[in-house]
Amino acid sequence: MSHPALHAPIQAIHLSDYTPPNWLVRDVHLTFRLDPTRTRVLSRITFAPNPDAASRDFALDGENMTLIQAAIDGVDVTPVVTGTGLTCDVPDAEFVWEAEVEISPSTNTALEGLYMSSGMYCTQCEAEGFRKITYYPDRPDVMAVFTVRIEGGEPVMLSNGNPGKAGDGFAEWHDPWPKPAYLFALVAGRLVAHPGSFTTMSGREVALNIWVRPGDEGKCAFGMQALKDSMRWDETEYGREYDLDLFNIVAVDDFNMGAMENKGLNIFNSSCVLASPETSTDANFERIEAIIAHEYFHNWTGNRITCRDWFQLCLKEGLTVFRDAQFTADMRSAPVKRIEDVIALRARQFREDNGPLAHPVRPSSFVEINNFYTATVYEKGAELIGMLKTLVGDDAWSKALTLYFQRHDGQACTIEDWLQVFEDVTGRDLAQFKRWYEDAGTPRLSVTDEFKDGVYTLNFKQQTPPTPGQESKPPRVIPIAVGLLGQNGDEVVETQLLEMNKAEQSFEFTGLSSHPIPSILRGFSAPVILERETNDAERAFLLAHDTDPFNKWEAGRALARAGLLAMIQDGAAPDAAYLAAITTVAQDDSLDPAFRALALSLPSQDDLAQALFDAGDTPDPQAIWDALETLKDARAKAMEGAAKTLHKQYQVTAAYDPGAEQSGARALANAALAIITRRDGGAAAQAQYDTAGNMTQQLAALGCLLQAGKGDTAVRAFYNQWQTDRLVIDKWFSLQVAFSAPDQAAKTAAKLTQHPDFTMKNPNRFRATLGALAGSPAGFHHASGAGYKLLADWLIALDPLNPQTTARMCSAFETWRRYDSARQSLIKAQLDRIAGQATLSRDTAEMVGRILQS
Ligand code: B3K
Ligand code: ZN
Repeated sequence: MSHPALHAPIQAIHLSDYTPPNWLVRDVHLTFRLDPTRTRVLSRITFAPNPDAASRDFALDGENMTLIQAAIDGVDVTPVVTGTGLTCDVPDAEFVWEAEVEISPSTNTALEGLYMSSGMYCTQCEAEGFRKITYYPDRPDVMAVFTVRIEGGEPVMLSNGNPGKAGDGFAEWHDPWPKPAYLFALVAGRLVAHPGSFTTMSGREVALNIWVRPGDEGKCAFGMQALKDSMRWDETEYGREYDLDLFNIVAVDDFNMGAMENKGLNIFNSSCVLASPETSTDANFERIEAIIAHEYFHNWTGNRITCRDWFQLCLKEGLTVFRDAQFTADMRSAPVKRIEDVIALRARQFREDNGPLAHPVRPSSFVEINNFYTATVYEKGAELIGMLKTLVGDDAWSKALTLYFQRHDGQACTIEDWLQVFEDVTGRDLAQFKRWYEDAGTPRLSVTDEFKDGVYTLNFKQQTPPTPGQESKPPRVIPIAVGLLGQNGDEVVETQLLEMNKAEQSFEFTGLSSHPIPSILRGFSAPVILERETNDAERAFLLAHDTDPFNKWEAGRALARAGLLAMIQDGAAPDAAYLAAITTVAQDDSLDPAFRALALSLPSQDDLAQALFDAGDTPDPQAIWDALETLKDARAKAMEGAAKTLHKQYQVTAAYDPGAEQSGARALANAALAIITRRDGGAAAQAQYDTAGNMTQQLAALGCLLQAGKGDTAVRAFYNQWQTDRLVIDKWFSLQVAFSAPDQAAKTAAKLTQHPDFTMKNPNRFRATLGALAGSPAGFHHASGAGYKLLADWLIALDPLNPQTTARMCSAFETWRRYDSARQSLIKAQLDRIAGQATLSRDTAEMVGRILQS
């Protein structure tokens, strides 16, 4: 078997090979003469020898550009230029480098470096995009002060920092804070601002703007408020004050990910900042608030303190995700946020950790760093921060954070630096904790219990399965939060933290009068898979009585899951215990409606597939789908009356507000509508569709109608109503695929790729269509193989244009080893076909190579 592309030299970079930069940068002056196909970038950079470096060899990174001219200390030089950079003889002491290069933003479809989106110039530099703008030491441990001049006469021309002179066709910017090149940004075009202002804790006025295309002004108010809330929160919770006179956010339509924390000039995917009640769902609002917070919080955790090298990515990402989760928990409901995060962690990170793409939170090697902006680095990275906080306690946590900001401000740091701060504050040895950063894989935590003479004992065992390149792993420290309930439902032991640090360990609780019911891993205190022989009665008991909201939810989820597995494995009927328990919870008005909506959500198809695989079975995607359908039908029958009552009871009549309270009510009402639809054939959904006053109601109703097979009219009406709003039309694309029957999903997606509004150049639209297919397991894995082929066709088509988005979507295939041999060979044929393309990006080659190697 030959894979030409895989045989091409794709060189891995290793953490162990890190050496400090030979040259440091004192300051950078950039001039941009903007032109769609011939932008000139002039650089004047002062380099100084790094006393910590062993060599004075001089090399700069640079790709996809033409060098027009270069000079050192004013004298022209002729560097040796390759496809990835240049080398040059340089003096033995500080010198000034000047260069002029030409680049073509309008043909830059990779959306990395300087590119154009809807006629607007914009940049994306993280991780290694700056090297597509000019020759530079493009590595995060080279930090410098940037001064930028933009020429080109665009109505608005922005860069990082504070504004300087501006005049006829030019604008100047100066960023006083030393930064790595990945935080550089430039935006220019016809933009309008939604302005705001913020007074910092020391009384400084900061001007705020959200810049959008004309026409989108009405969708900025929510984002502006979220920004102000984030700024205030970081002051009160972490003592972090903003450090420039200006903070700009720009919305762009074509963007490979969610948003980017460039210093003082955050650039956002328009889907992650623009919001209005008519066009955005409650979930969109919550996500926008979280992403605005996340990018803002990077100003300290990422920008003021950055990463020494890209292996340390979790240093900024894990911590910043943790901080944005805290913020959301404070702004909304903490338990609901925790449950949502664990659902997402299991869906994305556990899946990654159990397949061929598993890697440590701090990887030790990579080929293309863009392939490591993963759920493991971000979400598991945040879980590690949460565990650390739990282990050291809140007091030590805040002392350590204060020390971290004080000790490392202005530096490019490592995970060792981060952990050292905690060791210094607590005197605790964190060597074992560090394994969480170094070893991939989700630990399995199994537990048995016994009760004798008033002593209750929990016996734990931990084991982490092998992952690519890591066969065996020593035990880790696992914080296990446990509470005990009495037989009457009262809590007899409040939450205690057990610290497990051995492969096997027992913990005793004394003074108990009877065998308690344990509530283990409260709040999901560690990212592990808990294995415990238990039964329906105990799960129903915890669902009814647990005081820990996470474990209460978890008990309901476990009950549903066990019932579904029995249906799939043994042909059992829907579990009566689950149906009774969930009906009670749904109607319990003492519980938060948002919590009840989450309790009504069922385990995902992917989650069940992994559970079956773990149990030694070969998951059949169609059988999983059928079981879920059967259970949903049974549940609709069991709680038809309750659902009707809930749907009425939780209609919001007040003016729309995207906050936790109203959105929780709408979530419960819409969960009820989905249940009703299984009984009334879509009548209630049609009524809701016809009268919907906001997108949350409208989209939920449309989903129900599609589910009932009655969506045709509404699908047409929805398109006609929203055809000029790209973000809403993305929803229109994805919903039709997501609600297709398994044998129709690939057909629906294929048909939509032929729609005049489909374009693969826009990552949002591509993901809305093909990503929706990849996210519908029964459809994607349909035995015909049509889903695999369609996705592969489009990945092959997209790769030459946009490697990053292509590579990311290859992960749709990461679970292939779970399935039967027929599906495996269908998938392998598609992976081989992708790998066999004559030219394949390094990004996609690495992803496909790793998936195939499993
Ligand atoms: N730091 C950026 C992600 C950059 C991705 C580069 N492929 C967004 C964030 O995490 O805030
Ligand atoms: Zn981030």
